[in-house]
Amino acid sequence: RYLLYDVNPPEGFNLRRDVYIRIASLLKTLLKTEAWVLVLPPWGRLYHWQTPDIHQVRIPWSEFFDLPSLDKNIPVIEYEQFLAESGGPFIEQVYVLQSYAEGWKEGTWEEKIDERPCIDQLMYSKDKHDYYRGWFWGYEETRGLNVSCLSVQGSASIIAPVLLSNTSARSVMLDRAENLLHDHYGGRDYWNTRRSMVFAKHLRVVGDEFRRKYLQSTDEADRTHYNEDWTQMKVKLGTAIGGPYLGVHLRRKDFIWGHREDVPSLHGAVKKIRSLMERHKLKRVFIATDAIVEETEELKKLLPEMVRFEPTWEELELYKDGGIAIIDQWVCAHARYFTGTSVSTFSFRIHEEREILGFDPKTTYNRFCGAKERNCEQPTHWKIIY
Ligand SMILES: Nc1nc2c(ncn2[C@@H]2O[C@H](COP(=O)(O)OP(=O)(O)O)[C@@H](O)[C@H]2O)c(=O)[nH]1
Ligand SMILES: *[C@@H]1O[C@H](CO)[C@@H](O)[C@H](O)[C@H]1NC(C)=O
Ligand SMILES: *[C@@H]1O[C@H](CO)[C@@H](O)[C@H](O)[C@H]1NC(C)=O
Ligand SMILES: [Mg+2]
Repeated sequence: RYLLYDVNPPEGFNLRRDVYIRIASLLKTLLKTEAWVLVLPPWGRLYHWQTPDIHQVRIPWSEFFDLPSLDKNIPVIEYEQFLAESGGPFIEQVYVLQSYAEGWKEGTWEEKIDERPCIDQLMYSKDKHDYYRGWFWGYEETRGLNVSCLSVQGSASIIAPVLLSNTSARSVMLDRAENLLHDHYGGRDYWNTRRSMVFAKHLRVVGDEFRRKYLQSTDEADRTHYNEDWTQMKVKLGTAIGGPYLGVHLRRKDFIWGHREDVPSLHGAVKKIRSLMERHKLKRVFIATDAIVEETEELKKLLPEMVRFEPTWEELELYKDGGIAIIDQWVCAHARYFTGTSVSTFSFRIHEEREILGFDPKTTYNRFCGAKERNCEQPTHWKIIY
């Protein structure tokens, strides 16, 4: 049977990567009873992918991730393969996940799931043949045969009994899948799935070449030995030393107004960067940022030695905004010392990548303080479990 899912449209790439981990956990639960395969939701129409004139919709996962690696964790197929083998662009059952209209009373958390009337306006509408039409990742010809709403409060596997017993549909889509929580956040399954999310090789190659050329960083010298087979990669924390540069993720744009408190000013960021370079005796700094041109110009003035990955037009067209962001993350993940932006899932994914590569957590879990912050706590630590 086929499991499909989608996420609330405004959510960004790196929160979606987290939702994948929750769904993979659900799939593992289903597999204990029946043969299921996860259909990877094509990427597209993400708010942050703003480069004009490139086609950024219906993007298969293989453009960003290594499919054989994902497949070593759970069975996955691309949407196009689903179309080819399932007999057409039809999804038999769509469940739109939502919370409970009545909310939940404090102190009485319980896991539950119930079929309920849809709370929000349904993002699907019936066509003249009584099929449901909707976004479906930009595949206009896809139709749903039945759409209903499920109120859910709980971790991903809470929906397994519903999929196994309440419906016999061969293809089931969970829309608004971010409403499901992690089964075991930070546990063994979490990390296995996370580790299976290996970036596509062509992006890693570009990042590695950039490291070598501009940052004097190679896996041998940095002791970041990468095994193409993640199941064989068992490095000890603290063994990786990383390239001779400071890695920085400086989240701007919507964060400047969305999280005012913990976003630094450009001057504040540069001051922090300089002090970190001095403390760790690093002459180079790599900056990943989504800042607008005016801000990057100002940054360059304040920090002329900074290094950025600035794609050519051809590279942008080839790798797209999503691929460029991955290259930025990859380079940050290999730095001797990293500092990110508070509450950014983009930074969180870099933290995890560094954990997988074997960096000492002290070099990883650092963030900028907001302009007015006094007590600037470090982000919580992860613990990798094999
Ligand atoms: N290339 C690049 N893109 C970035 C950077 N920071 C943010 N972005 C873009 O902005 C999006 C931020 O959304 P999201 O992934 O949800 O992370 P979050 O909003 O920071 O938690 C990313 O997916 C990228 O498309 C960066 O340093 N480099
Ligand atoms: C699933 O079926 C059981 C047994 O018939 C029923 O009690 C339950 O309410 C159903 N759950 C959903 C979410 O439809
Ligand atoms: C649609 O799905 C709901 C929930 O599973 C079910 O109660 C209903 O009977 C289905 N309708 C049709 C026409 O299959
Ligand atoms: Mg976001």
